[in-house]
Amino acid sequence: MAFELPKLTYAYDALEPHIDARTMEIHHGKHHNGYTTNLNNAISGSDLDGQSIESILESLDMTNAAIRNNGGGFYNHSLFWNIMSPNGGGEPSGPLSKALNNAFGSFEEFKDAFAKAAATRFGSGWAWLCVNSGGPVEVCSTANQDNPLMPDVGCKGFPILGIDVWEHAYYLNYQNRRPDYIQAFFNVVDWNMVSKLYEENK
Ligand code: MN3
Repeated sequence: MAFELPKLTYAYDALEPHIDARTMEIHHGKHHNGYTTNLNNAISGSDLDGQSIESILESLDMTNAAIRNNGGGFYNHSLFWNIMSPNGGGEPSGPLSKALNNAFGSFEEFKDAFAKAAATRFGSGWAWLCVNSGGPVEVCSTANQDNPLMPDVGCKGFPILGIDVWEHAYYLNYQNRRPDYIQAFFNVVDWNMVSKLYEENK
């Protein structure tokens, strides 16, 4: 039972001007598609075939580079498309808002912490907002296609928001200006979806 490249619920140009159509087209149609194909090739015929992606990542042998890189890439991008929306931006309300205030003091201070984690991730990787059992949230970052579901990546909890800071995610529009891309990302975050993930995984 192979993994499938998830369809976007919006058009490639729907996140403009914050994320441009050409970047979205290559990122989803080429990069994410490649991770998906390579993941399927890596698990084909093994006892991982048929397991959920979460289960595969949580019990991952981190020395298995093919599954670490492509399983991570498949999962991370699936989350990434899901937590963005052309109707995004603003800030969350309800329990997630309370959790952010508890952890960071305010929504603005959360944004600063998340942006800093994303900006200071050297090379390629991701920054995350994760929820831990019972509801507390934290910000962290991981290298390459690692994510907080994997063992011993220095980042715990269930990821409910992630930003891709690989250059392929922003270079066409922002070149070396990663901080500008990070600020623009906040304009497309779908806080309704992030709140839903918070409620489902706390
Ligand atoms: Mn990417």
